[in-house]
Amino acid sequence: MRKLTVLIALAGCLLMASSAMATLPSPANSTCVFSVTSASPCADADAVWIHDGSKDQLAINVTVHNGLDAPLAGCAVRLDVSATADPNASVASSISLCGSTGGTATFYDTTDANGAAAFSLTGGGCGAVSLTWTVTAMCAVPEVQLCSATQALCVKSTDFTGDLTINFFDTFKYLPMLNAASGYCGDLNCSGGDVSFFDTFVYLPSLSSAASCVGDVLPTATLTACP
Ligand SMILES: [Ca+2]
Ligand SMILES: [Ca+2]
Repeated sequence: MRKLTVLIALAGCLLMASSAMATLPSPANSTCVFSVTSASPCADADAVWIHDGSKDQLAINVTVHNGLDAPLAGCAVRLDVSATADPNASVASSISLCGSTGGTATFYDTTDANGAAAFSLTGGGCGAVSLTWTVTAMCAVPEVQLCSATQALCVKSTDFTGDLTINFFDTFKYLPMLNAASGYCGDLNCSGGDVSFFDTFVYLPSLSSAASCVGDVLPTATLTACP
């Protein structure tokens, strides 16, 4: 009888463990992949970012799996971002991140049937950015941190002033570079530093659409300079 009780208790434990393995997100089996969804591959910058996402976006694609390495659907996932920036001195401007306040931002998504969730970041301004991000699965108590990383990035934008809106103030930053026919930040089509009407063709749609987003200027820090 005692043996039977022990066996039943053991079976119960195993059942609970396997049910936990099925419902709990597993960091070891989950992945977070950082990439730049690039509409403008640039040799001298990681992204030409525009607030409306019409050019490049920083993407973090998450796949949440459980302890049995099966996709976990319907899991709420949070992306926490903190960032600092070192604006390119040639345009004497700021760098901003859409959705941020005081250098931090939080985004939410929920995994689909394949356990996939996705985030995309964009902003404005030209120069170096240090981006630290953490992905946390909220569908467990306590919640489970899945991944964390820090990226060093070089960005450019049609928002030369980095105030997250595109207007004549940006034109005032752009025109001297167009007149000089050179400038890292003004070289929006990444043609090796020269600024010409090809770059104006990249700039004008942003200006005419007055692309903008809600966000904040990133705190400045001394970062590895972008070319
Ligand atoms: Ca601007
Ligand atoms: Ca160019």
